[in-house]
Amino acid sequence: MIAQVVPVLFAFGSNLGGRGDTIRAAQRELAATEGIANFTASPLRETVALTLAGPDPLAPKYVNGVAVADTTLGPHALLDVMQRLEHEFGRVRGERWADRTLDIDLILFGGRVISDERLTVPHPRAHERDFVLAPWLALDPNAVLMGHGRVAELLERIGDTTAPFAEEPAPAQSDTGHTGANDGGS
Ligand code: A4P
Ligand code: MG
Repeated sequence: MIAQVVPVLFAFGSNLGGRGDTIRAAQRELAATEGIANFTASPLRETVALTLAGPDPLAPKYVNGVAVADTTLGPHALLDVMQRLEHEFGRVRGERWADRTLDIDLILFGGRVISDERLTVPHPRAHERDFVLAPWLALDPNAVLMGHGRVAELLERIGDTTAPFAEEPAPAQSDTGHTGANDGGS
C-alpha cells in the first residue's frame, strides 16, 4: 500500500536559551526525518510572552515561526517526533504555558479534525495568535486556516504585535582553501 502524503503546518516557539538557533536546529532535524519532505520554514518573529494571566512584557520574549511540510507519517507518529525533538533541545515540562527552550505544535494535519487525549487539530488557539499567524502569512500570503478563513484577515482583526527577529548569519562557507596569503597582491 502506498502511504498517503499529507500537508502539515508546524508552529515553533522558544523563550529560553539560544532561541532562534534552537528553532532552526530543530527544523533541520525535522526536515531530515524519514517520512517528512518539502519542509519550508517561515521567517522568525520576536513576540511578547502570552501567559495564563495575559501578555507579559516583562517575561522573556519568545521567538516564533512556522513551517509547512508533506508527510507520510500518521499524526501521532509525527507528535512523537516533535516531542522527542522538544526533549532533545532541553524542554522541561513544567506548568502549562511555562517558559521553554522549544515548543513544537501541530497546527494542521491536512484537512483532518483530530480530538483525542494526545492531539487537538486544528490547533484550537492558532486563529487568535499573532505569533502563529504573522510568520505563516510571511510564508504564504494566501494561507487559509481551516474553520477560520484567510490568515491575512484573521491577523488584521487581532492586530500584529510581533517584531522581526534578526537571526545570526550562517557562518561563512570557506571551502576554497584560501588563507588569504596568496590572494590578490598582483
Ligand atoms: N497536544 C494536543 N494538541 C496538540 C497539538 N496540536 N500540537 C498535547 C502539539 N501538542 C498537542 O503540550 C501539552 C500537550 O498538548 C502535549 O502533551 C500534547 O499531547 P505542551 O507542549 O507540553 O504544553 P504547552 O505548550 O504549555 O501547552 P499548550 O496548551 O499546548 O500551550 P500552547 O497553547 O501551545 O501555548 N507566547 C508566545 N509569545 N509564543 C508562544 O509560542 N506559547 C505558549 C504555549 C504560551 N505563550 C506563548 C507561546
Ligand atoms: Mg505545546
